[in-house]
Amino acid sequence: MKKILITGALGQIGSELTMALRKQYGEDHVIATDVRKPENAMTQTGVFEKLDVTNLQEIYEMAKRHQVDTIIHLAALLSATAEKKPLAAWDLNMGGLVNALEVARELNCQFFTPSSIGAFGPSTPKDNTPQDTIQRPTTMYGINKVAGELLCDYYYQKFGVDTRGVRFPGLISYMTPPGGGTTDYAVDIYYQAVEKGKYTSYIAEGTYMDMMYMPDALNAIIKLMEANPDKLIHRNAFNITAMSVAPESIAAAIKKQMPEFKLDYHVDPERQKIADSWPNSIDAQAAREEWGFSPAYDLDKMTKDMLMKLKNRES
Ligand code: AKB
Repeated sequence: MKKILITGALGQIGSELTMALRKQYGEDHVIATDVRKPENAMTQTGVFEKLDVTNLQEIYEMAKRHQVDTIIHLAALLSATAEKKPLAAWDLNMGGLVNALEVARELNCQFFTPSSIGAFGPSTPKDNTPQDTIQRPTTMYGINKVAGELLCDYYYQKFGVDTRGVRFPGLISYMTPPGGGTTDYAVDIYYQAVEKGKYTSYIAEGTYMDMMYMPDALNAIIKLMEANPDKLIHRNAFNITAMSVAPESIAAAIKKQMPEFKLDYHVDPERQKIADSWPNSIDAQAAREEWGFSPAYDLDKMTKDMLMKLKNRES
């Protein structure tokens, strides 16, 4: 049975992944860590530790004390925040990653860290973006992600660390809101639909990006980490996606459930610029072939579930 250390456990992926992994492997088998303390009950049922990933010794001691054999490294700044604070992003996104990889090497741990559609740039083919293609991102976040993919490959090839990763699209969830991402509009739109019946999008009409519902993202992590290593050709990192949508596509799906819903636009040039540099849609064939990736939620199914869950929370 795995014993897992998660960094960034209070973030959008971490909060839900901690619960999913505890369900799968048992409460005592998942050590949730973050640089801040939890405010909600989520982590109070299992072990939670404060951990600063920019401190190599701290991660090492934590991993050794809990005798973990797997590290899931999520602590990072997202794209829009990283553009505002590029040096802080470099320090956390690269410094944290190399520290976590070093600990995985020292303690012989399996290792997962997410890459992103942000690892692509304006010169990447925009539609059905292949697994192996041009990666010349123009954001600090994207640069961190490409360097991170290469670093994870390096630790696998040079030191034999069992590194694995996916390129996540925008992730949509009703539990923990994201912070500082470019794709966050696709989460906000559902919250605002339920609260106000309308949404003003900071991303322009006609801007397509890949998205995925959180349950599919969690399953993907678990499935990839359990996959037979002999079948993995790509490792770091697999394109995965469940849908390619623009703001008006999500609005149309919401309108099927709430005909009175209204969408308008007030475009944020900074986040729009980031979105314009990313693919419209990526090709997930390698993930399907090498470890059986198969998302369960399309736009309509996700929209129904999101609205239902958010409405239930309101009442
Ligand atoms: C972001 O928008 O920064 C993230 C991502 C796609 O990596 N959601």
